[in-house]
Amino acid sequence: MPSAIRIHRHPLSGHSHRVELFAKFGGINHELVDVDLLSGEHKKEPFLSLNPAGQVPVIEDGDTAISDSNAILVYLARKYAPDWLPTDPVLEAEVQKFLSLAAGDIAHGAATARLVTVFGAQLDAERPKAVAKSAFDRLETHLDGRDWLVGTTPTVADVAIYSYTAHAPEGNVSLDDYPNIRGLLSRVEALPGFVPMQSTKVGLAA
Ligand SMILES: N[C@@H](CCC(=O)N[C@@H](CS)C(=O)NCC(=O)O)C(=O)O
Repeated sequence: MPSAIRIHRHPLSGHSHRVELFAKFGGINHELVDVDLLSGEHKKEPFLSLNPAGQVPVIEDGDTAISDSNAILVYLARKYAPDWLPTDPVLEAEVQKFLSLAAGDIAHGAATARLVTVFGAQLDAERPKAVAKSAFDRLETHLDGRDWLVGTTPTVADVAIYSYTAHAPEGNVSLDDYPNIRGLLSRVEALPGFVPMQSTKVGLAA
């Protein structure tokens, strides 16, 4: 039995949550290592040797350290749970498109709006809320007649999108107008091994 991968994370980080969630879905032996972002543990050694960018999540798999949540999902899927990452070129490109959405408009939209309410970030929340709405409008349309973002089974794309979308109301981004998105979130939550991210009673979730 290979030793557990170590997931360095913060419990309120959606980027970290998607990695933990995928480890659960993929049945990957893992342990969680909490990083104290408040005290700046992520900006000091030994953390910086794991990820010079000073951000969670990072995983250690034996001697290999991998940072960036989406890179981690791809690594874990290829190595341990290949059913979650199609090899058909068109489907794989589709998955990549949604990983880019997660790192782009979801990160700059719903995730950033939530930084204001959950962490007190001094930002104008209007711009990220508009980015979130635009991204969710496109996702809603894409999901018409589909159970999953890509193909007919769950992939890392669904996992990458899940955490910040499910917690968007904490950042005052409503999901009321998005039944297809809410359906996708429910299907993810019904998968064996699902584990929620810690919620915060702020914004529309208060
Ligand atoms: N592109 C990175 C973004 C990770 C990220 O933004 N992590 C946040 C927590 S959600 C963080 O560590 N922030 C602390 C900082 O940047 O100083 C990924 O996908 O993992």
